[in-house]
Amino acid sequence: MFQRILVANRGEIALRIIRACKELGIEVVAVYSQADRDAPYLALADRAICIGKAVSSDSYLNIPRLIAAAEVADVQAIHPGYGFLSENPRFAEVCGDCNFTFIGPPHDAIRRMGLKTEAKEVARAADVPCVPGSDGPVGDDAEALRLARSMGFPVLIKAAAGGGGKGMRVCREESTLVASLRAARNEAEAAFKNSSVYLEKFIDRPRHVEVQILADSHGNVVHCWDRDCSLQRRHQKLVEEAPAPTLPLEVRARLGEAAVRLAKACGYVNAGTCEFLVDSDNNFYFIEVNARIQVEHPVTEMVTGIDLVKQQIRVAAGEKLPFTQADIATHGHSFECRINSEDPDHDFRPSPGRITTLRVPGGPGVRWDSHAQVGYSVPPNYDSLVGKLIVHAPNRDEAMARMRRALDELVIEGIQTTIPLHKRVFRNRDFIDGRVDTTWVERVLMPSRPTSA
Ligand code: MV4
Repeated sequence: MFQRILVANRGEIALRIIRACKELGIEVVAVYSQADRDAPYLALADRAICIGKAVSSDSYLNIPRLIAAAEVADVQAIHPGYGFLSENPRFAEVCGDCNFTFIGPPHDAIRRMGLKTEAKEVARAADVPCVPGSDGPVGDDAEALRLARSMGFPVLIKAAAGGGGKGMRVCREESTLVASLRAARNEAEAAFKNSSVYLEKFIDRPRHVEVQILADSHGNVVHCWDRDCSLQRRHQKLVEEAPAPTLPLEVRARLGEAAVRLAKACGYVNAGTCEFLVDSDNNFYFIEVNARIQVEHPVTEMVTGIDLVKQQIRVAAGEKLPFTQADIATHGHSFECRINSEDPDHDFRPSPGRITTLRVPGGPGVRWDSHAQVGYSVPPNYDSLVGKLIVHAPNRDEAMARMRRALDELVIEGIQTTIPLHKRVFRNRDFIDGRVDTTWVERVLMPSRPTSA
């Protein structure tokens, strides 16, 4: 096992990784930017190293500075968390070249899964259902038109190097296809320096269901069942739950098996997520792989009892998974609310600033993953997640009641937060009945109305 690990991230996930290291008896080195110099979690690390200015390109995205910190601190491994460099194949490769174990998948698996057309190709070869579309990047306009006609409109144009909703464009009719393709290629080139795009049939009001996988370096791959992350706004998730509600166990089992086949087919090691769209008839279609630990991993931890961050560290150190698929069951139900410093009444604009009051909920089945403290200032430089409120209960109804209770106990003053929005969600009839999809927040909960100033 490693003696010392460097955490190449900040905020709640840095704290989450520090906690896992402490429980494993591993020394932990934190890094921070000048904007995070007063972050309370730094005191919990064995050592904290400043890596540069607030701007991410000078700190959390700066590979030479992170490697220099790892050298100075003499660590054996680097945990990238989520976001920042976590899915950068170059960073994973440089870590290896400098003799640091990257706590994540092999760089070639990250690279391959980062190209969505390649990921789909691997999936199809592994008998994982995919959305019908151009198998691979689409060629010229004539080929695109032929394909779109045969699929039927509307179609979705997606950037091959995209993901997470970036570089997507709906095309509703034949007459606009050529113009849409050109615009999509230009956007993709500007955003990803890769103009390659592909076509998919547009799935109407899908649910977003993802499967957590864990793989060791000895060829063992298991899934830790599913999460529903359909509650999103502009591709930012608001609420996640495990297991996915309203999906029959038989469908959930097939989803898990499909995710394991895909992970095996791409040589995956460590924790990862296979994302699927699920239509109203419970047909599922693979869309992409997230080659990292995810923000919403706690709901899976609550229902399976598996500490995913500890498992990431153990498999990175070469250990075998300590369980087989038959050992992994889900118990009860879990929800997570992402608490962001944003103002839901003003188009979710960021609301950085100093937290003057923080009262954290407790009691049975409540977990609060947060780096925030009273007196802590949420910096304006990074994503605005200030904490994750997670509950677990024997069934979905009790978990919802527990979340309502925990949200009522949670008080944060000094900044605007998404707490009021979550209180509405957990009292909404559609949500309570599981009748939501990825368009529901914008269609039903927050239909855009003209804002006054
Ligand atoms: C789709 C889709 C409908 N049809 N693909 C958006 C994020 C990216 N991971 C895939 N996304 C979508 N792909 C087809 N063929 C609808 C979405 C989509 C979506 C997916 C997951 C979660 C939220 C979403 C919000 C809007 C659209």
